Amino acid sequence: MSRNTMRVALLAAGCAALAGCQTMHDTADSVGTAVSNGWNSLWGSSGNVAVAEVKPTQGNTVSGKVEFKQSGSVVRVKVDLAGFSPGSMHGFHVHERGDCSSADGMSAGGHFNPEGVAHGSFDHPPHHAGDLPNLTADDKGQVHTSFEVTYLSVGSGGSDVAGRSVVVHRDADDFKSQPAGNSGPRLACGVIVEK
Ligand SMILES: [Cu+2]
Repeated sequence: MSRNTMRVALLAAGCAALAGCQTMHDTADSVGTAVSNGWNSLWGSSGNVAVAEVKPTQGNTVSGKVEFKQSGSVVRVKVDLAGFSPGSMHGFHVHERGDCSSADGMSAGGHFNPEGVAHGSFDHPPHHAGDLPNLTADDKGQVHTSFEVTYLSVGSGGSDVAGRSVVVHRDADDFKSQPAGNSGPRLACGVIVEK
C-alpha cells in the first residue's frame, strides 16, 4: 500500500467513526432549533418536570443534574454534569429501574425499553425509549447541554421517565451494538424523580 493509499484509508476510517456525530448534529439542527425560536414560551412555566440528581458509581467522579421537562409532545432534556476527562464522549441513557443503589450502577437495569425493540440511535427508529445522544465533555470535563426528544414523557404515559434512572457510561454509544451500544461500565447514575 502506498503512502497516499494509506492516508485515504485512514481518512475513510475517521469519517466512519464520525458518522454518529454528524447524525447527532443533523438532529440538533432540525429538532433543536425550535427551542431558540421560543425557549421562554415553550419551556418557561407550565409542563411536567422530573429531575435526576446524578451521583458517581464506585471509583468514579461524574456527578450533577439532569432535568426532563415536557411541553406538549416534546421533552427537553437538560444536562449539567461534571467530573469527566476533558473532551471525552459518553453513552447516556434512561434505564428501566429507578435504583442506583448498587456500587456499579447495575441496579438500574437495562435501557428503558417499553416497546421491546432493538437498541439504536435516538434519531433513527426503532430504538429504545431510553436511547439518548452521546454526551461530550468540554475542556473542563463538564457537560452543559440540552436537547429535545419526542419519544419520552414526564409524569404520565407509557414512556414516562419518572421512576426510571439516567446512566452515564464510560465509553461512547456506537448506536448499533446490542443491547446497549457497547458503551461500557456505568460512571454515574441518578434516579429520575417527578417534581
Ligand atoms: Cu445506559
